Amino acid sequence: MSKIALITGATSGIGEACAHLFAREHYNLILTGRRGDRLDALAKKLNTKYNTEIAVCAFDVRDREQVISNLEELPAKWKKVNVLINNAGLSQGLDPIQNGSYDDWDTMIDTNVKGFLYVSKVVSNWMVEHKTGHIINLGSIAGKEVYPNGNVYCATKAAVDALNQAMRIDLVTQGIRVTAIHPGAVETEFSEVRFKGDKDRAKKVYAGFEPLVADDIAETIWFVVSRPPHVNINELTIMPTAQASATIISRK
Ligand code: NDP
Ligand code: 8X3
Repeated sequence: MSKIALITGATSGIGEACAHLFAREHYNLILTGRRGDRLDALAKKLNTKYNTEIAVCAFDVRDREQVISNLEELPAKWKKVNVLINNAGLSQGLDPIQNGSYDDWDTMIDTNVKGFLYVSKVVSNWMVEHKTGHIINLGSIAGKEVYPNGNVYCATKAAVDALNQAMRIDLVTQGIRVTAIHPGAVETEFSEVRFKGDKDRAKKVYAGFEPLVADDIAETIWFVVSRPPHVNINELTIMPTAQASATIISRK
């Protein structure tokens, strides 16, 4: 029987790249995100290409009731999740703390921390029941280093870093592996979302150097997941070669 991966935020970027890679590796997939049309199109494409079975679950991770009901209503066979890729997340704005937007702060905290926790609780319970599983948490270099105006986004990713450690401690007796991936600059829709659709500003983030692409992260996640069952990679930081820290990037 095929293994199952549940990927949050599969409608674009890193989550979508993971969906392609895990389908290629014969996993059945539970794909989540808010944009149901994108999830349906992706599911169709992957099913045609790889004959993968796919369950589409469109919900907003910020809505606790939606998270719980959408996941708990899945048929029992889908609850034997082998890999959870806790990837849904975003940044909103890049302002000094005194000018920050309350709404942006709420969105980041509700998505990156609270939504992350809602999904983690439901799925880790399933994993405990089956005494197996691997949770991959998408942190960021932003959770390791605070950079100017990154304040609240950095704080949410520091929370992911802490929760990644906490999950490993709490789940160690259950045979569940827990890994954080902390990327530097990856060119996805991330900056367009941060700058609320300002494509020119988003493009400048990746100008003059070769950023990572979503497939680089998906391949790294696959490496981590495909280690033998007794091996857990606790965390992994991955940057473009041209990036030395959150703020030091060598641009041509
Ligand atoms: P994208 O913007 O391309 O993808 C983000 C995904 O998160 C989308 O699928 C989006 O789906 C989903 N998402 C956002 N908000 C919600 C929500 N409220 N409910 C459900 N799903 C949501 O960005 P990336 O692929 O780059 O980001 C993926 C993860 O990687 C994030 O956690 C990000 O913080 C992290 N990261 C990104 C880096 C980068 O440089 N790009 C570097 C380090 C970490 P939808 O909008 O359809 O709901
Ligand atoms: C995304 C990377 O450096 O833009 O988490 O915050 S950064």
